[in-house]
Formats: sequence, C-alpha cells, structure tokens
Amino acid sequence: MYRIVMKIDGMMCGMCEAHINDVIRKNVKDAKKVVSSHTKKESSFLCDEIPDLNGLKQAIKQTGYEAEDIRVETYEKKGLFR
Ligand SMILES: [Cu+2]
Repeated sequence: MYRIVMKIDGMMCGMCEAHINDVIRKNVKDAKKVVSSHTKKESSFLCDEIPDLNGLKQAIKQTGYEAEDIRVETYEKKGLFR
C-alpha cells in the first residue's frame, strides 16, 4: 500500500476539508482513510496503487485549492494478519 500526503493551500475550515476529501474520493477509486486538516494544511490517504497524481492535482485546483507538494510513502499494514 501507499500513503499519499499532499500539502494543500487554501483550506480554511471543516467545509474545505470535506471538499478536498470529496475530490480525492472521486479521483482515486480505492482511496482509504482519507483525512484532511486545514490546520496542518495537509491531506492524506491510503491506496493500493499510486494514482494519477497530476490528475488529482488538477482536480484539486479546479475545486479552488492548490496541492503544492505531493509525497508518496510506502505504507505497511501492521498487525492485520497476526
Ligand atoms: Cu472552508
């Protein structure tokens, strides 16, 4: 699995967080644990395959926000199979 972490500019409140979460869910079909924080100016989610990050960036831009930095980390599920 991968964890995608994005720095988002323009989020001011919980509504903005919900907007970004919607954009992520619409553009990344297998996105899980979608979380956005306007205080951290950051959104993150888990996915099995690395999605089209450029497309996601564009979709976020069209919603009125700016994804400035997108980071891909490998993510290991811990403890699920024990
Ligand atoms: Cu807002």
